[in-house]
Amino acid sequence: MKGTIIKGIGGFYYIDTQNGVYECRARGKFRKEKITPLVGDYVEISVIDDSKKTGSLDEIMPRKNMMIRPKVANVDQVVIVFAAVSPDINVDLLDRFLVLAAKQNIEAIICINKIDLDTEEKYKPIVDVYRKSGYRTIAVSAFENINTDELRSIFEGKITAFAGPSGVGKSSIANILNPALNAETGDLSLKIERGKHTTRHAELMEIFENSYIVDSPGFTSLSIEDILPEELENYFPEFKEYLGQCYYTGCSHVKEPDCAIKEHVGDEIPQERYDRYLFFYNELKNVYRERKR
Ligand SMILES: Nc1nc2c(ncn2[C@@H]2O[C@H](COP(=O)(O)OP(=O)(O)O)[C@@H](O)[C@H]2O)c(=O)[nH]1
Ligand SMILES: [Mg+2]
Ligand SMILES: [Zn+2]
Repeated sequence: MKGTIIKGIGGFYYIDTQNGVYECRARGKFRKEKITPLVGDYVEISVIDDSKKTGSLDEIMPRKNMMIRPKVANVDQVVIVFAAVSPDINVDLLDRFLVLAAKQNIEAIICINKIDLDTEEKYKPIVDVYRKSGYRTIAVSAFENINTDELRSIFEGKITAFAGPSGVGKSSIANILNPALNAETGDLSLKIERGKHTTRHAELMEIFENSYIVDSPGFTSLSIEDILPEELENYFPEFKEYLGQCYYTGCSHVKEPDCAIKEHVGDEIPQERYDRYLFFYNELKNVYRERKR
């Protein structure tokens, strides 16, 4: 029987199949081959006891991709959630998420929540920048159900990872997609207090037929250090059209003359995004120099 690993705890894997969820142990061969089954893996199991819903995990199908944080296989996309206000959008952090998703070859969709609180509509020019850069960007309010139907439609038939800092409304959105999830929402300090006593495992949650989300603990910083400076240009989708058109091969798009990227800054390439490229590029250059010393 075929299924998807939705949870793994203490050597047991929970596998969602067309006949329900089975609790399985993995065959010894996986350990010998040093393969760890991951949440999101598409697998084959054999049933041991159908009334107790137990089985054995026999095969893991080849993975499409693997996300590091949360640790999941085969995600179709990542939805990066920020709040329009409370807390304000941190575009530096957003761009780090976007670069990392691109490096892992995972499609990223941006969701700006809490637009009901943004009476001055500060989020609008930000949405324009990211749409221009080629990202699907959806501005929503989980509280007032604004644009939540459009948001819902992107989850259909997919495995979606949720990313973004704490307090932006990820759990609130999950509850809108499926109220039965009953995800814990609310005051940050209370959650941290409670979080001390619970271990967080990555877990796929079915929000509707064939559609899963994996929530991740929120985080406030992200490391892009494993990216080489000369690799960075590939992770800005709005650069793609112009790469290879600069006068110098290996152009870093920083100071070189006749740079096709710089020529398009301010029109096709938003100034803010180019500035972020420069900032990240210098950061990565410094990391690289430090390592060589
Ligand atoms: N005004 C407003 N508040 C929201 C909205 N979505 C979530 N919140 C509030 O923001 C806080 C954090 O939400 P939560 O879902 O726990 O965020 P998470 O940490 O990203 O999972 C809670 O107090 C929510 O009630 C929204 O659309 N509008
Ligand atoms: Mg949450
Ligand atoms: Zn260039």
